Amino acid sequence: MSIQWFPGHMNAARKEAAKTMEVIDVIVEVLDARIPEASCNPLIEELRLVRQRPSLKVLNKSDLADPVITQAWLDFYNRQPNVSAVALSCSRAGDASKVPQLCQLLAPHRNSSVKPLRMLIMGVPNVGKSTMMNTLLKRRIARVGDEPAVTKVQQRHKLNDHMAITDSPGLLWGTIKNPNVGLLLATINAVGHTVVDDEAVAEFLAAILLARYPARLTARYGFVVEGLTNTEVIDAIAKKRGCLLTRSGGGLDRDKAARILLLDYRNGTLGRTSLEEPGTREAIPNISPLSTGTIIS
Ligand SMILES: Nc1nc2c(ncn2[C@@H]2O[C@H](COP(=O)(O)OP(=O)(O)OP(=O)(O)O)[C@@H](O)[C@H]2O)c(=O)[nH]1
Ligand SMILES: [Mg+2]
Repeated sequence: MSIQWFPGHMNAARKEAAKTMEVIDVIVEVLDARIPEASCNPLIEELRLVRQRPSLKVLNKSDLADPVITQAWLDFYNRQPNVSAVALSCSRAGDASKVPQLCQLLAPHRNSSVKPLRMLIMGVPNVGKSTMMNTLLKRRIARVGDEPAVTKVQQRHKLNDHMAITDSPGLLWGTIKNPNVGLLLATINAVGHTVVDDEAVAEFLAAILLARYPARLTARYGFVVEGLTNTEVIDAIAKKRGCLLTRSGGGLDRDKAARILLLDYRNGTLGRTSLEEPGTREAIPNISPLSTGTIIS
């Protein structure tokens, strides 16, 4: 099973990015620090390598990620050629201001009004690209929001007389074949709601939380997790929160419970968590996305 979400504006954005790539110096690739590799778009990497542009990988929303695992990711990316990596929370001005300085180190020859440093912000949807640009410009120029595909077209702005920055629409790639990658992207709300089943995504997340952060579930919802399966976690949340269907004889409203878990996860209420580590993608609890079966291919 695979996710496919490539609306028309993304196709246009891909072409626009390929063109802009010719006239910029550094790619600022914004990743979600909780899932750096799953949020690393192979399409962006391909465009970047064709033009041989250096990349600053920003592990954003690091306030929501496990700091020890984030450090492991930084070490992993900083070993790659022509790449530098930093963990930030771009909604904080002090953090965002590090981006131009780090880009300058990747293109030291671009440092004057004649040869300004030109940066292109790219990444999958909802990782905080426009937030970063607004914070850098100290103005709310681009619309932001906790949903995918808020930005639809590129926006270029001067930071000062020797630096310019371009925000771009969130980009996915044709078909996301690895089901775990699709589910991880859906967990951070990077995929359009029309192709995602919240219950399937919440069950996937529950499996990871049971394996890695079980105490967080107990602390938040007040039930004992020992012996529970990921499916039963959703039932337990529904019972604790009184999520009942008005039809069907008042059975559990699993969809509502799933949305409660996802919302709590996305806004950090469950604490700082990382859902993948370098080299351990295959170790993500294998709950067989085929059996949860509801992401449309
Ligand atoms: N916790 C946390 N939230 C952040 C951070 N940066 C951005 N956000 C939130 O993430 C959500 C998405 O931010 P945007 O800036 O719209 O993301 P984007 O990458 O431009 O999204 P698209 O334009 O849809 O591709 C918003 O709700 C932001 O407030 C951060 O560092 N930490
Ligand atoms: Mg945006």
